[in-house]
Amino acid sequence: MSAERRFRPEQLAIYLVTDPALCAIQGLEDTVMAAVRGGVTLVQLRDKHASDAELITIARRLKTLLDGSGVPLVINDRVEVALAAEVDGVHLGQGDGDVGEARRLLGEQAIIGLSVQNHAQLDKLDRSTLDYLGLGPVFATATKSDHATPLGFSGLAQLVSASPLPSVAIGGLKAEHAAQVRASGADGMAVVSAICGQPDPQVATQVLVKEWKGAT
Ligand code: TZP
Ligand code: MG
Repeated sequence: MSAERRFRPEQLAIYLVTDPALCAIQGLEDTVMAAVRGGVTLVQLRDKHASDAELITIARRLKTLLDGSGVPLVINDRVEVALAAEVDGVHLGQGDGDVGEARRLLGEQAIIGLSVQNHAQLDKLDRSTLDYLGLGPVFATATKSDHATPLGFSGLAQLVSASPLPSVAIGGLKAEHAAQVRASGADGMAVVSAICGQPDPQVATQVLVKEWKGAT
């Protein structure tokens, strides 16, 4: 197996983070596949409450569905689940364990991202083990109850400028924010509720993609 990293920053452009409640409105699998048809570039399976066994089952099904689409699937928080389900990588928070250990377990080809909320966290990360950073929240959001102080676009731009890695912005982002996210220098926007729970997740994704591409 090649030791080269497979990750490309373009894969961050329109990044779907799933939420078990919001995505259940249209069905998790149907929502993800609609988003893929709409042009989503990466999917993160995020479910804080499912057991590891449940999440492995969900992840394997999603991975099979995504096969051939070219859209990678990463798991939030749980390296062991990512390993068992043979998905493309993992997204870790600041309290989710050692990034180096995740790289050792998942291998050089895995996509590994880390959430960063401030400059102190940026200063101490090990860029050599990571592929990208999730920066946020840009705005307060009901989707994540325990989020840090919102950055706003100026705080986001400052973090992006100081980031040693490709980055994706998150937190309260809608299609109308694409131009400002792009202007911050981030490589993409990550969304939950702008896709999950929308009446038509495919159309919602298409609108995000169009706004993102139009903001170049
Ligand atoms: N991390 C920071 S904000 C957030 C996560 C997972 C939730 C973003 O959800 P939404 O609905 O796109 O605001
Ligand atoms: Mg986490």
